Amino acid sequence: MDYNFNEIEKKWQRYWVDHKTFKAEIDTRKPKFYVLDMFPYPSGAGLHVGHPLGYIASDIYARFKRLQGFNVLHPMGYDAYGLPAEQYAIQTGTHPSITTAINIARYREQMDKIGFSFDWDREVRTSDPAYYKWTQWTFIRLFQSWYNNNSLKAEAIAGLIKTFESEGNQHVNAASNADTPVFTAVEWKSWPEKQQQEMLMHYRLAYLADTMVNWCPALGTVLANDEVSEGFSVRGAHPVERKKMKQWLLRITAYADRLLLGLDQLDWPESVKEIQRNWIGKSIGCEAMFPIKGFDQQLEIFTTRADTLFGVTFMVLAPEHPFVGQITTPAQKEKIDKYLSWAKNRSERERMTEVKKVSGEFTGAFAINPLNGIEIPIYVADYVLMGYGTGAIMAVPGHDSRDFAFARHFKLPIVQVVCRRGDEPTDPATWEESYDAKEGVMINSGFITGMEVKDAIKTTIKKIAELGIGYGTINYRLRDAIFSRQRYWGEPFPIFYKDGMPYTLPESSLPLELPAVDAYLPTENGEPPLARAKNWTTPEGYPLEVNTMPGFAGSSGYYLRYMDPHNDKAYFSKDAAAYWQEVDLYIGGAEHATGHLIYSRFWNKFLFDIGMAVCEEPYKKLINQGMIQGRSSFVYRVNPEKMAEYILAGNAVPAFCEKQGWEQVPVYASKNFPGRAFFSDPQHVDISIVHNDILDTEAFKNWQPHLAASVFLLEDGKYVCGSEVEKMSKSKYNVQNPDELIARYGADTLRMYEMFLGPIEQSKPWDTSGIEGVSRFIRKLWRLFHDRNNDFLISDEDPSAAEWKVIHKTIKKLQEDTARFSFNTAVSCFMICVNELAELGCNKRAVLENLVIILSPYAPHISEELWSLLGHNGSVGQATFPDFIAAYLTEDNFTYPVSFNGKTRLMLSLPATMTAADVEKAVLAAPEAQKWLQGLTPKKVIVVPRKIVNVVL
Ligand code: ANZ
Repeated sequence: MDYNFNEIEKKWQRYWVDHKTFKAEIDTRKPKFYVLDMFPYPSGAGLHVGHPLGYIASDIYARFKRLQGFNVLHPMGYDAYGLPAEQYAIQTGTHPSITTAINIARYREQMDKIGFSFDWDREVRTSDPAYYKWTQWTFIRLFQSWYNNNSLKAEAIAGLIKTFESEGNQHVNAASNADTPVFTAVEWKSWPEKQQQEMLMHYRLAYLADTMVNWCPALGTVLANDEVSEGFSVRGAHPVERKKMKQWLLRITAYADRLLLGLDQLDWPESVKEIQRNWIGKSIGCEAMFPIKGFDQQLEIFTTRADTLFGVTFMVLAPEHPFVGQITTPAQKEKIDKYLSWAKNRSERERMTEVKKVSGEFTGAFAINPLNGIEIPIYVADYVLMGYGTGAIMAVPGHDSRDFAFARHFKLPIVQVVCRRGDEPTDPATWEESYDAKEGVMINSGFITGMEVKDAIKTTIKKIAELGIGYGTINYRLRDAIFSRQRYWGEPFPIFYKDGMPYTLPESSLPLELPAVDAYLPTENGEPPLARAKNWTTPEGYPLEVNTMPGFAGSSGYYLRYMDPHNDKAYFSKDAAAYWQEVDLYIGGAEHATGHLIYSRFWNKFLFDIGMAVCEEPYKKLINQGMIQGRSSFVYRVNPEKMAEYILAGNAVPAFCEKQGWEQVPVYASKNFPGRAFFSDPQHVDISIVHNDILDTEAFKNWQPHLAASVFLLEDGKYVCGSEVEKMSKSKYNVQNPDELIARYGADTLRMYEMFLGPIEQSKPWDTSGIEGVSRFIRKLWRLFHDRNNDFLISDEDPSAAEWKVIHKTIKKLQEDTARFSFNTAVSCFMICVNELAELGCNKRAVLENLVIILSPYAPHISEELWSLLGHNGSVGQATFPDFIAAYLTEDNFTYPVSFNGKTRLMLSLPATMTAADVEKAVLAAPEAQKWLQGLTPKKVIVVPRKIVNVVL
């Protein structure tokens, strides 16, 4: 039988579906293993070859673990809410659920063709009410919880209310809003419900608050910082304003320390852990009070360098700092107002990254250094952020580069504090050549003399605490996550409003389904699309929330739902959580290092606190697959003007140019056409009409209507295209679609080829030239099992030592390579194995059965087919990974150095087990020894088995 991958692959894909081969069920007799891929957003473009890279790797691992006796959970689903479907709905009126369903069907078809071992019975879709019921449920639980800094976990708000009723909030140690006042039980009880609810908002883990957001009126929604550049939306370049808006937030900052500590126990790429550490940004420092001249209030600052207090030469407030309006002197008011309105629309990212652009304004007010009583000017500048620390800083230009740049610009004094042991003050004149330091003095603070910086900081903090002007504190860069969007295609909040305050719907009323609307746009009053829904109220008539949840809501806990996806009584059962625990291997893109992977860890920790999740961390091991880059092809369009110049300069031109055709029709010059670089511009061309860099010119004419009359300036009768490795993208026409390759080579070849491209974590260009090699390898493998007439032929004889050796060498390497995710080296190991077996002419069942089993994770279809041809019933996936037997690898020959009268003359390879007497006989009989024996009978032959032979003549 010929190797007909088309038939074989379809047959086994059908078999797996019909037999539910990969259905995972709780089986306490077996150890579990949970392999997860980051589920895709089903976009309209379908999968390209870059997408399955991670899925193939995880599939190999899942199948490998099954062969090793693990009960493997390997699910797949869809992150089905998202902007593209909604934008399409706005343009066309098509409900996003329709577009999403169509895209999902296409994704499924494409994934099925690759032969993944997913348990499709567990599929989840974030936009499915049966799924988002639990997203809403979690939101309700977050709303009903607060974070107790004493017990270090989330607790029920009901308990907090009891505490308020009995003793107020004096002794409550909670993660709460910064402006939470202290109140007594009597006060609490005297408050009307609305006021109590307002106070509870300060504590809830899901809470409503006024926040500064990037508001894009044209898109009608809030944008994240990385969706804004220079005051315009990245998508569509619409103006973006900084605006205060009421938004839902998740109090993720309550978990900052646990999110940080948890990283240490994770087997994740160090780079991702480091990104998360920076994102969380724990800073140990202190807050200190600076009196303001002529005002009662004191200015509170946060610093990590208390030891530099003597070097403070000015103060800076963030433009949004509440003191700005109060302390600005009338003389400075106009300038300050102007500055504030300029700074208003600058995004936080710009403020943080544009270090070199110094901007700011003097308020006219002065603060007093609490340690030495020196008066220092107070400025406003947007490099100080309101949302970090206290929104005000003491500036120490002698030690901080941004303060230094600011001082230089505004000609402010620079003072260095030298405390370190053995430190000599630097000469101010050397700080910056052109800088004319006003007071470049060094002050030694006295109580921190002769210390390391670390100790100087501690000593100063102690000192200011004693003086009652400050205290040690910890700050995090992490912010609470804005959790609402003014969009249609997302989860509705299970929230209604009464007397202006939000309340949760009863859990029994979930899911709150996304309502129908007449358009997917904001209302005329600028309200989100859900405000268009008819009867968007509770049965009692209370209005429901019109915001929807953001994209990360549905993806934060999806791995938990896979454990028990059809449960309609609970998110997932206790049994399922107890058995499946956490994800053992998670594979996905590095772009999720902060967003998804932080939110998801937070979500999990919260569910852990409330007794749902059984592990504190959701993803034990993480692998980021590299990007597959595209290889773009270029054609070179002749630019008539440049061509005219070229001709004017007296250059020889092709005959047709004399007819001036290049001015009328699109003319394309081949890559090495003389003068091409001068008179033409490169343009992307669809790689599907380019083969080995040669353009199919007829296909090109049919590619787009305006190209129909194209003329080509060829070289050697061909049109040669240029090429470049770039990001794989539709706009660059370099997208390789897996379907075409599967149709041409089969899925097993595609799978092995994608792995063969290089280490899984590395980015690499897609280059189909190598796929032929993998295809040849698969065919050669097939031939091992077939005779010349292509009939299946297998021998039941015992394998030879050499044959055993080849297969056991392969078993060992495959086991090691797969276990360490080195899939590319595993593929080459298979190639070597098949070559060696082909050379040995091996068709022994005992060898080939092992080969089929170990190959099955990589090339499952052909392995299934051969397994059944070998006479087995059922899937090869149910087989057991063969044991590696070391004995087969021991060298079966030993190469003896043979000396004659003490001089080594030749090397002779003999069976390692040969006796000394036999070795002697073999040496004397060996044809290559005759030259040295010269017909003589040796006086003596010394044989040291497995070492040497010495012949004494
Ligand atoms: C004096 C000083 C001297 C500082 C020195 C640094 C170096 P991290 O480590 O990132 O937490 N800072 C405080 N609040 C700020 C805000 N809202 N916006 C911008 N900068 C702010 O940084 C803490 C340091 O950043 C603080 O310590 C403060 O400057 C500044 F040689 O105080 B430092």
